[in-house]
Amino acid sequence: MRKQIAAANWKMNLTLQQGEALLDGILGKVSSLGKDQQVVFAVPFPYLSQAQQKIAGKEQVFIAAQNCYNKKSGAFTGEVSVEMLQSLGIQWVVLGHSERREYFGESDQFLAEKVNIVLENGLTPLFCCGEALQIREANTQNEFVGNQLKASLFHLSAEQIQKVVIAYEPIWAIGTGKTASSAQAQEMHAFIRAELAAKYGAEVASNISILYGGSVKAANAVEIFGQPDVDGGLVGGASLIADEFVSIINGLK
Ligand code: G2H
Repeated sequence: MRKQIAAANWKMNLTLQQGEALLDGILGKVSSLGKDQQVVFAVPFPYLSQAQQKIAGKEQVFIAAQNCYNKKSGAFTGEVSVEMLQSLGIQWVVLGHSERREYFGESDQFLAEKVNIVLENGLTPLFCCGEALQIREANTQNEFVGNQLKASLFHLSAEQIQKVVIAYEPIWAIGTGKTASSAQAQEMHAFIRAELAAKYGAEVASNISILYGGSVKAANAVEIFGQPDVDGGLVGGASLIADEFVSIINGLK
């Protein structure tokens, strides 16, 4: 059974004290997760260690970095390696968020290298894909997202790809308040799963969690997560409000 996942992406928000209070507020209210449910908090680099300590002993709850570099170590001032994350006990890394692709010029090839180094070190990559508005308007979103997957993930073996979690985040729905309809989300998720099945077979494809991201909130989570190929969400703005994110977690299948 693939996992149903509520992943918070704090992006570049909150002070350490605000972040700790938010984590306390959420963790105090999340009672018991189902055996196939997981909760992930992607927090800014400086808070990883404190966040990791807060979730100690909590099963099925993980802390993620929001990024990492594609090299093992060396003279790369300002960058963070997977080994550094691992040394803090971090088990997940968000890769290829559209904000990284757009503002920091991260290419499909660069992301393929990051996926490799994250998997080599035994961490889980939460790989983001998704199209911009003009691509959706031209109705070429399937080709675009399919190419993102092929370029950054499809060199992986069947064993490796099952360790990747994919997040589909249409750029036109990120932080805009516009959400893809549940039908639009399902359509793209089914397409992604079909692409995975064509490359790796239906069984492998059925084991891979595909999250939806883009203005997910408590009010729309249940409907979106209820779609057959949607396995939870990657949540930005609404993950910064404890009650909202707790409701989103409670909306997981
Ligand atoms: C998409 C999402 C989280 P938001 O970026 O990754 O953010 O929920 O604010 O649209």
